[in-house]
Amino acid sequence: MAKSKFEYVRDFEADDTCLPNCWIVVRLDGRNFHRFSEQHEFKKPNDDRALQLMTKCAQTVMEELEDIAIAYGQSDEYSFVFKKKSKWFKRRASKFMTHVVSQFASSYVFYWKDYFKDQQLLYPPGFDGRIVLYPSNQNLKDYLSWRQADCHINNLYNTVFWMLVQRSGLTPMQAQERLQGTLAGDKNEILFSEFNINYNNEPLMYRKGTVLIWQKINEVMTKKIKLPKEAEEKEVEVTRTRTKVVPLHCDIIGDQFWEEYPEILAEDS
Ligand code: DGT
Ligand code: MG
Ligand code: MG
Ligand code: MG
Ligand code: MG
Repeated sequence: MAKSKFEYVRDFEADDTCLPNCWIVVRLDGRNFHRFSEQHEFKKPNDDRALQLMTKCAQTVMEELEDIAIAYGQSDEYSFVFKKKSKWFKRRASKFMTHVVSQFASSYVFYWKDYFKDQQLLYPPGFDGRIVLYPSNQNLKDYLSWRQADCHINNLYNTVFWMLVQRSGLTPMQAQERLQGTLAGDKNEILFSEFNINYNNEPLMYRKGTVLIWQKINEVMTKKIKLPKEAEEKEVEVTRTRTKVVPLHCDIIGDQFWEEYPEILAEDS
């Protein structure tokens, strides 16, 4: 069929193929969640409903889209790691990024009521996205370590900050001044001596964020089958192996996690 005279406009499309053999990371982040969390009365510093909704959306993204090996989330952000060998959409960056972000955003609205119950969604939330390629396993592990270290630093700060405000009655400005220049050890000490809180006993989800990985699950179910030599149907138990997305709240900075789940970084990934 002859091409129309308009077809040349296709040539204006830029090529955005991701370099082969690299991990493709898509990170999304809530748009102006400072305001969104205030308007929807998120609990400070951590709101379980909000964090669990984020994780539900990320699980949906992993299940609906192809080739995601691992995801990591904290606060209003989630990172999705596509396998090095993925050929999904010919590795076009715009496809990866837009599919991740739109699937996540629609899931956030779709599942909102399951987590926030009577708390109405007041306006449509948005998320931004970016894409980064990491050529080595070490680079990828360092990327994820960076996000988890960020989670730790922010959560420690926020935990002390809101204790000073909510329990000691400091104004946000006074709390900020009090914490200016303090190191991690100082913040731990304030928590312990002034509020009797051992930071290490705070919930793992707050301190470590959430890691999503694929795990094999054995499902036992009963099935009715008809054996050729028998007249009646018989119920038998069958075990089916399924892979499921499971959330973990563990350290991913050290080697232990990667030794425990070597398949995540396996060469054929
Ligand atoms: P952005 O990302 O540049 O559009 O602006 P924001 O406001 O989303 O800034 P960002 O992403 O650096 O910080 C995340 C905001 O979300 C921060 O103001 C705290 C809020 N947030 C996230 N998770 C929670 C939570 O569990 N509880 C509360 N109270 N706030 C949260
Ligand atoms: Mg920001
Ligand atoms: Mg944000
Ligand atoms: Mg953020
Ligand atoms: Mg189409």
